[in-house]
Amino acid sequence: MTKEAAISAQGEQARAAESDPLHQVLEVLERGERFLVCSHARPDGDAVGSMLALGMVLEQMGKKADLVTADRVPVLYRRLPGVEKIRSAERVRGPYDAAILLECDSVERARLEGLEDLFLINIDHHISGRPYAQLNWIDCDAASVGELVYRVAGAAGVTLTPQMAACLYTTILTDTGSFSYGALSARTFALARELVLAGADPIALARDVYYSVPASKVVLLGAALNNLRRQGRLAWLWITLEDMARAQAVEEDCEGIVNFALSIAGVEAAVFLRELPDGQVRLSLRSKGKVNVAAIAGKLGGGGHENAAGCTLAGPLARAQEQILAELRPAVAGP
Ligand SMILES: [Mn+2]
Repeated sequence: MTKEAAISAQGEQARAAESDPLHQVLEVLERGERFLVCSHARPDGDAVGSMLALGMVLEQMGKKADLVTADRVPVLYRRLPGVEKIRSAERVRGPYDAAILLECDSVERARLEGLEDLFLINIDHHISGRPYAQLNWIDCDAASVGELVYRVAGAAGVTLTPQMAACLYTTILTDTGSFSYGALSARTFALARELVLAGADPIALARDVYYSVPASKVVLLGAALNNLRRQGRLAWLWITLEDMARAQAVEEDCEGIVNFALSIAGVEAAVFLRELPDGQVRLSLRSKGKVNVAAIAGKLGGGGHENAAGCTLAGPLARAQEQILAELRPAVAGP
């Protein structure tokens, strides 16, 4: 390569780096002073862990960060370091240099009023991710949004603390179902290794998430398993409002119940249906193998990942069940 060609190649590389979404995000973070960090309503492990880690990154960068979600942090994630900094609110009020929305495929997913007027940064890894913000970074190959936050930390040159590592490890642990699905690759394990080296305790974190379940959740699971049905490659189960009341359960106790239907040998797609107080029905869809439940959820007004998605349908429960089974039957059909 001639000297001129080398210089021009370097220039192109530099321009590519400037225009890549990670560096665009970093530039906004470096320029600003006060940020709002949010995630979706009913936050999961990735939402909570990536919010906390990004808050720590910003703090190390000398910035101020407010962490806000519409719903409170589920019990399972309340042992994460710094969790007391997450505030639950219905409305946010500036001034902020930018609001960073983690894992939201629309502004509405955050269910926070006041976001519309802010400069929005959208960081997501869902197939259903859309470029609705001023700055969008959607990477479907990332196992969790936490993985993207890890890259922000690296690009910003901040030190990976044990606290940050614990939060990021939890995002991967939960979004891959303990390293068993999602955008799982050798890179995921390399990152997990980095995080353990940085001080994340994989045994303690797994114990907090999987072996500290509230009794109400186990009782609710019993009710759901009583309602388990199977038809060939399809399995589904449901919870009524009465089941919820009897178990003295809260919404977050429903998390993960769908996986018990999916775990059956020979089942390729599973649905968990839950009656909502307003008469609608919330559906969690899961698949193993080739069934793309994100496409089915998308058709019904929802979204998610290829193997894990959700949507909300009009009630009653029996009608929502028929509607989703009618969509899933052809999807699981085949030789
Ligand atoms: Mn996620």
